[in-house]
Parts: sequence; structure tokens; C-alpha cells
Amino acid sequence: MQRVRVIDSHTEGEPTRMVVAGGPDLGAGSLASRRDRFAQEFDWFRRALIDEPRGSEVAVGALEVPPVDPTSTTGVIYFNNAGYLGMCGHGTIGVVVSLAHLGRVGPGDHVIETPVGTVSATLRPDGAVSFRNVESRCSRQGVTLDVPGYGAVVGDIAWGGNWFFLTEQSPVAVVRQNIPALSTYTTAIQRALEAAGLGGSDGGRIDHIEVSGPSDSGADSRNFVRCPGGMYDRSPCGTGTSAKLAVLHARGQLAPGRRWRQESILGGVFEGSFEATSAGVLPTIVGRAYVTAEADLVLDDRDPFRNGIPA
Ligand code: PYC
Repeated sequence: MQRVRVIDSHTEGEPTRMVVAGGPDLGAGSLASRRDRFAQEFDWFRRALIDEPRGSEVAVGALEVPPVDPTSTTGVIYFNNAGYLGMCGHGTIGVVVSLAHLGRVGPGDHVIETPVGTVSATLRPDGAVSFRNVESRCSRQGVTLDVPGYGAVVGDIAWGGNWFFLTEQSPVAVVRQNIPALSTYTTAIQRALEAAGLGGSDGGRIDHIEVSGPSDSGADSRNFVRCPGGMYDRSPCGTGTSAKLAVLHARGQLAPGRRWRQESILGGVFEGSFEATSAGVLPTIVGRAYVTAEADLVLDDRDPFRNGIPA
């Protein structure tokens, strides 16, 4: 019988399951090397926490690990129903709120190490969390993709801690009622990217698809983000908003320091802004999360579905 201590939260509707005790010991080394060890030796743990019958395919897991730099607040490796994420914006907001719930951090600045870089996060006295993400950049603008069933789709490729294909082209309005059609469309884009052999500038897989449309509630844009594994992000997506800011900067459509309000398909909002760098932007994203559970998960050796229901 194994017990795993988790704090569950949601950030604008998107769940995060933070593992604070009982997770695998990944040893020492960079967060990237520990993420690789997690994937190679302990992938069953990812499935046990996220897959049915214990988890939810929508949730993002956040395994807390000792940071490389002892002055950092913590280290975190993010994972979901399909594998491992570089960074996770809504997850970072959830982690800070979860740590505050445990009494481990208070209002102020905190440093979180991830496999793709170090992020600084601030818990504000009103409970909102802002985080300064890893450097984000637009690597290609105006890429035309032949998407079977939809024709030519033009979009940009950008890094925001994960790789994104972002487009403003959509066969249906970007509104909640069209979630099924948007899921089908973005899955077709994902397949077309793979068929075309398109990746990020470092060869990384583009595994997030972001479709933007106008907002009718005062935000600058509303998005629908397909995550790896096929689920859509209930939040406006922190790494997706970072990628969007990198694209807006590359196109000269948003100046450094200007506020960008990114609405999700469910109506939640992240506020973003950026500082320009020589390679792209340093985004700051602000959002809110709420704790939904503190629990001990039980992994029973007698349970045939101890490690999740196999796909
Ligand atoms: O907020 O960066 C994010 C994110 C990635 C996948 C789900 N949420």
C-alpha cells in the first residue's frame, strides 16, 4: 500500500494535482534530467495519478522535487495524461496557492525551478499570483499548414515553456458552445503538424495548439488551447499566453509593458505583459487558483487498476 499526499487546486477551472509527499525519488541532477528519469523509470506513477479511476485526464500533475539551488523555493516537474510538460503556467499559479495553503509560503516572491528554466512567482496579498515565465519567443511567423478537411491554415510557431502553433483562423467562432468543433479542428492541426514534420526551432515537438478569436467580454482575445493528450485547457493557458505575447511582440502588435487580457474558452482571464529581450520576451502572467482538496491517494497492490486503466 503506497500513500501519496496531494493538494488539488484549479486555476480558472484548469486542475492541478500537486504531489507533496510519497512521490518517486528522482535523485539529484538538473530538473530536465530528473524529468527524463521520471519518464523512463516512474511513468506508472504519472498514470496512477492522472488516469482513471483515480485521476482526471484534464488534470496536470506537479511533482515537487528538491531544487538544484537551495535558495529556490522548490522544484516542480509537470505531467499530464500524455506525458511531461516543460512548464505549466496555470500549474505554477496552483503550486504557489497550494504551498500557501500548506503554510509553506506567504505573500511575496518565490522561485520555482522547472525542467525548462527557473520561474519567479509572487503571491500577492489579495491571493492572486503573478509569475515571470521563462524567456518566450516566436520562432516562425506565417506558416501555412495543409490541414485535411479544413484547407490551408496559417499560423505562427512560438515557445512559451512548451511549443505552440497559434492561429487566428477558425472554422467556427471561438465560443464555449463550439468546444467539440474546436477540439476536432485542433486535433486535425496537430496531425497536420506531425505529417508536415514541423517542430520547434530546437527540434521540440509542437504539442499545444492555440486558436484565438475576439472576446465579447472586454478581454483582448479569447483562446481555445488543445493540450497534448487531446484535452482543452480550461484556463487561458499560462504558457500559451506567453507564446501569444511572443508572437504579438514579433509582429509589432504589442509594446513591452502593455497589459494583455487573455480570456479562456470558459471565460477565465489571465493578465499578461512582457519585457523585451534580444531573443524574444520575458512574460509576466497574473491569475488566481483555489484549493479543492487535500488528500492521501492510496495505491493498493491488490488493485488491478492500481496504476490507472491502461489506454
Ligand atoms: O497553463 O501553461 C499552462 C498549461 C499548459 C497545459 C495546461 N495548462
